[in-house]
Amino acid sequence: MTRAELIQSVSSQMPEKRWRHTEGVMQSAVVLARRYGADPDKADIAAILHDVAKYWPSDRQEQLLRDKALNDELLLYDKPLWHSEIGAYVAETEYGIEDTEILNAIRYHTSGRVGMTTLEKVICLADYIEPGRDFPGVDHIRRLAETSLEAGLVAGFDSTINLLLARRQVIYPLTVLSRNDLVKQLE
Ligand code: DGI
Ligand code: FE
Ligand code: FE
Ligand code: FE
Repeated sequence: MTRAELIQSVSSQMPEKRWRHTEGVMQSAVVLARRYGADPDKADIAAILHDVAKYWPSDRQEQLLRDKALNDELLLYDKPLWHSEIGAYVAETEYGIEDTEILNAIRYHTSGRVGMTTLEKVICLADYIEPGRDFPGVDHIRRLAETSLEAGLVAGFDSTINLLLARRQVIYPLTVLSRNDLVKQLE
């Protein structure tokens, strides 16, 4: 499948607004990859695919988490966390992506994980700062991202965790562990 065919197939699975977000992540991810020494081509592919499953029906996502030996611990947590694990599965099984670095960048783009690779950090941070994002504090995260992947990500995770606390929502433990690991990397 060519890159153009991949873009056509992925964009057809989401509303136009989400595809514009994905284009923004592609743009920011390549900039961050060049700045911090990740592979820009891998960043591009991971960005194209990162939200591929975001609009899949949750019962379909739930079924795949149960049946395909995926991380079914996610079923105990909020549905918006599922699409990253499903996205990695779809990238591998439907789009033939074999590169583990790309698959893990998709898999961990929402929660992060302890010991994130540079490519994983690039995709996760690009998801926060792409040009279309407009949430309180995004400009601060964009400024931090100019000099430190880790500082940008800590600010990103802090904003997510703050929002979840304000809404009295459940926090996926890995989100906190990722944030703590990044704080330690800054010390
Ligand atoms: O898919 P995007 O909207 O581009 O961004 P994302 O994949 O980073 O986040 C998807 C959603 O997941 C977003 O609304 C915030 C939410 N989220 C992230 N971490 C956690 C979380 N929700 C819960 N309940 N717990 C988390 O730890
Ligand atoms: Fe996402
Ligand atoms: Fe994110
Ligand atoms: Fe996204």
